[in-house]
Amino acid sequence: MPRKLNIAIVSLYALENNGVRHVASSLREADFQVTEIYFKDWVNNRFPWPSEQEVQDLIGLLRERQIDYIGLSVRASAFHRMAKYLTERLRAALGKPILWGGMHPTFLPQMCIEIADVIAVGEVDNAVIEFFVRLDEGRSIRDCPSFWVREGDTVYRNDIDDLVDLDEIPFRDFHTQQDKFHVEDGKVTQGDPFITNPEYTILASRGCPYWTCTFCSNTLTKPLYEGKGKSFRVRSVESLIQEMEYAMKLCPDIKVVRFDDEVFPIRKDWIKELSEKWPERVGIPFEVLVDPRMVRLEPLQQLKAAGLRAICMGIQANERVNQEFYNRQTTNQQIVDAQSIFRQVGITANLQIIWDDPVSTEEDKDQLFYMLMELERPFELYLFGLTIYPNTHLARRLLREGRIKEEHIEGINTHAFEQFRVDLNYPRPKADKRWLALIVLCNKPFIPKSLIWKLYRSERFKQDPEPLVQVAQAASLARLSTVAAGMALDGELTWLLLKRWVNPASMVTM
Ligand code: B12
Repeated sequence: MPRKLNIAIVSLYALENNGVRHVASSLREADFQVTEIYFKDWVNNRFPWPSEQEVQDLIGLLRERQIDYIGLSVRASAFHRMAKYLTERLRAALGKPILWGGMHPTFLPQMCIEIADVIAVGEVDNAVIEFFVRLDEGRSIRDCPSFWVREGDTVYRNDIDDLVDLDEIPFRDFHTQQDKFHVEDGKVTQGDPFITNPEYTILASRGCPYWTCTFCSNTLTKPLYEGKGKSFRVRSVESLIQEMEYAMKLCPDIKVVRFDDEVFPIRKDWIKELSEKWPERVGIPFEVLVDPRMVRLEPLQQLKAAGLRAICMGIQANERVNQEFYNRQTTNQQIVDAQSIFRQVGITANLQIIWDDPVSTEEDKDQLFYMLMELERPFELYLFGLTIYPNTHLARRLLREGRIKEEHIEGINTHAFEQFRVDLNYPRPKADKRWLALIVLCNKPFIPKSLIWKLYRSERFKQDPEPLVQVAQAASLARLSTVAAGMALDGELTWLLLKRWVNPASMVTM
């Protein structure tokens, strides 16, 4: 029987948005008419509020498509205020029910249900079908698993549904074109806005095998999913390869595949199978993210032979802060050893650090610097600012210890859009500017380590780090230009990438 309901799922500031693509795929498979709307894209370290024209374009599109039910994907808590604003504008203009889904309502259901009419908690690839089938058939949604429903002042809260089998759910949909729209800068463009991207992102798993890092969403979803099935799930190699075969037919420009898993699955047999099948059936270079605790020579060698071209690894902070505050039981030695393995495998790793935490002492920063200086070059170094997500263990502890205030937590704060990647011009204490400048120099192959040690010992920069910051900015710019030139030669430098990353007001460190 044809479905009556006409549904829109709106992605906020993310053209890739796996959540929207999965929900839309599930609903299309259940014969619903679904419109996917990509409302603006993200820009690094900036959060441009939607213009009146953009809001009107969104309203116009929903009206023209005769949408009955509007779903907003609120992935990050930093979108809270904006999602609330859009909800109020859409409700006033269209009078249709509004449903929020994504990690933010999963983190803060109580707060979100006060704004939306309905919220989806956790992953809902199957539950969303049940929800809309009930609505379509005129049945009650009050007791629909994974959904909270508000009727006046009454809220119906339901336990979450069982976790899905990742091999059973449909792939994200890249074949539908006429039901997808990108709204931005006064234009509404029909078609999938991400289909020509040279970088294809994919998830081989959901969840995390560690679940301990106190700043991360997984510490919240782990207890939420207790008793609902295995929370860390890895897809079968066959499912991944079949998705790639599907994607390669539809996305004509894929030059690299980025695995966006929390950490790339490390099972021996799985890696062996992937390494055998990938070169023959996919043959596209790929990138993965690993944890220092899982780095071993043999699997990485297998993956390298299969096309692995880059590895990201979170160092995060000094050993003490990692262990005592982030509950990451990694040691500096593991990081040094991992980098040595990356060198043996012949892959330049991209090491990542979290800065701006309220707990690292001068001694911690000094030790982190020593460890970075010990690492064999070459390696890339990305610096991120600590974003404190609501309800995480870290947020609760920092609040309890009086180290932060409520307004430092995402939702009220929008740190993820201000200092996601560290920019040396951002206002910081003098001592931190010096540390950051020194750290930026650590991995630059054209700066001898002996010179960095001299700069480190200089008393002058402790008094005034500005000249050192200028040197680090120049080194960063040189690195950025080299990377951009390499990408341009490989056909990976797109307008989309430039739009996201070139922000004259905030040059990120490289
Ligand atoms: C991969 C990833 C990314 C990729 C996304 C790639 C892609 N192709 O989508 C990139 C790098 C682009 C990214 C960017 C950002 N991310 Co991110 N990301 C993740 C990660 C690791 C996995 C997300 C994912 O794809 N999961 C799989 C999909 C299927 O699940 P899902 O998105 O949750 O969607 C399901 C449900 O939530 C729900 N759902 C989602 N939307 C909707 C909508 C409706 C209507 C309904 C009914 C249901 C529904 O159904 C979906 C299917 O089950 C998560 C961590 C995590 N474990 O979730 C962080 C995470 C979501 N990201 C986070 C953040 C902060 C960001 C950034 C703000 C960082 C930044 N400053 O750039 C941006 C935001 C970009 C944006 N505008 O949305 C935080 C959010 C925390 C918070 N409370 O704010 C998380 C939780 C990580 C963390 N640090 O803990 N991210």
